[in-house]
Amino acid sequence: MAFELRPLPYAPEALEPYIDATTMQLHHAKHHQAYLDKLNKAIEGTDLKEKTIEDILKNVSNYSPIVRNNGGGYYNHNLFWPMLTPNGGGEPTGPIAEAINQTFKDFAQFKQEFTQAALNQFGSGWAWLCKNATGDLFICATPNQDNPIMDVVEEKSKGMPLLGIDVWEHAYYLKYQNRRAEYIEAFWNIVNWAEVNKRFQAPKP
Ligand code: MN3
Repeated sequence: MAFELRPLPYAPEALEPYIDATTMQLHHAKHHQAYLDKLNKAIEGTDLKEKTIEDILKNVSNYSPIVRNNGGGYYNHNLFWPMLTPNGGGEPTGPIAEAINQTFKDFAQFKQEFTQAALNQFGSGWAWLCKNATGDLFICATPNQDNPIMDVVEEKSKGMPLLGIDVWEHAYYLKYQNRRAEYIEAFWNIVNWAEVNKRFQAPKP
């Protein structure tokens, strides 16, 4: 089976004024689609077509850079869209709120550390809140389209992603130009904490 592009879970303009409709349309229909198309082309006629994207990425050191980059791009954006919502933002509640307070002292401290990770990622990449094998939270950043489930990332970055922010310029340049900090600040208004809670409470995929 070839992998497929799921529709955005909301209208492209739904995240305005924080992320503009044109950016959302291009990001989903062009960038995400392009990762998907290149991934499908790369796995055509191989046994990777029988695997899940998670299984491919967990063992991605066995495959080509094309699979790493485009498989990562496909998977990361699948995660990213539902992590945002027009009904989001504010402070989390429930189990993820307790875990954040326990790990980072409070939400403000967490927000600051996650923001720093997103700001400090040099060039393109992602910042993540993850849980590790023992269920503890940590923040990391990965370059390009790498992510915490890949076997090729640093040991300290390995885990299950709960919340991620895309800091590639294509995610923010039309509205924010070079002002990545403003984009990250806007992101906090549209975080889907219900989705983060759901991922936090789910067993390891
Ligand atoms: Mn992107």
